[in-house]
Amino acid sequence: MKNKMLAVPMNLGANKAGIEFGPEVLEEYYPDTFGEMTYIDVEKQRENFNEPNLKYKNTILHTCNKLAEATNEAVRDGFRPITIGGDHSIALGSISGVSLEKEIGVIWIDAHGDMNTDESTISGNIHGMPLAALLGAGDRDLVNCFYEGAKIDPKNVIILGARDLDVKEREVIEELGVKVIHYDDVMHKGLDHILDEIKDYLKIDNLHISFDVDSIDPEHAPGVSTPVRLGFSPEDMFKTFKFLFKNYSISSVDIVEYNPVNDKNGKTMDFVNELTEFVLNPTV
Ligand code: DIR
Ligand code: MN
Ligand code: MN
Ligand code: MN
Repeated sequence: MKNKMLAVPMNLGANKAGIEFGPEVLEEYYPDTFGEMTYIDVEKQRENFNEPNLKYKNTILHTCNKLAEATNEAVRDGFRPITIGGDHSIALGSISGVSLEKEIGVIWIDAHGDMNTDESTISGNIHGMPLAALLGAGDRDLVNCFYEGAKIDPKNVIILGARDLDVKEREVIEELGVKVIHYDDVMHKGLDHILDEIKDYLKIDNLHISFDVDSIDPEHAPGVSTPVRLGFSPEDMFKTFKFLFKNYSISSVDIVEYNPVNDKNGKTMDFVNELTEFVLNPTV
């Protein structure tokens, strides 16, 4: 399948500086991989604050709608949209654009659940909310991004690798009935067992991969905004991606939350490049 690469240099959902430079740094160091990205327009005004529990909501929604238009057009033209972030709030846009065209499941690979609502959130940061909004929970404007209502069905969703869930976020997860495979489970059962479990659970053809770089152990990928100790090794993640491309029709991919400001010796950048190379040209 032909790929369509989109870049979204936005950090407002994380409310931390650095993530917005991700796409341009990747493009500078790895032009062969990232030279063909189409940049999505991000409004710069940070004063667009809105409510303290929904920081920068209007600006984020503006960006997500633009991105949704782009992923939607890509799918209609027969491309696989690959979205390079930017913070994870942009998955609200990328997934909404794809889900209008086809029914998709989502594997959310992340140290976090991103299942907060405007009521459960502690930080008020919207990058902790996109998955809940896509499932129809939380602020109406987020839920109605691009088109009205929920975009995906909880039975077609897995959160993989979680190791930092907020207490009230856990309640939202439970209420919606979303399956979580905690990083603890991966350590105890082993990755092969976990991949079998995913195959048994996700009975859907088209799958979107939403990959947050902080799912990787900060030893290997320190260049993120919200590191959490432990996490996947790069080898495990390549194995996981291989498994997903082999067993599902991958409709679309997000690679988000790479923060060059926090990187050490470019190791996060090198990993993101390698993973993107695999996604662009998967060998299974
Ligand atoms: C925390 C951290 N659960 C929040 N979330 C994320 O702000 O809601 N960090 N996504 O990367
Ligand atoms: Mn995330
Ligand atoms: Mn995360
Ligand atoms: Mn955190």
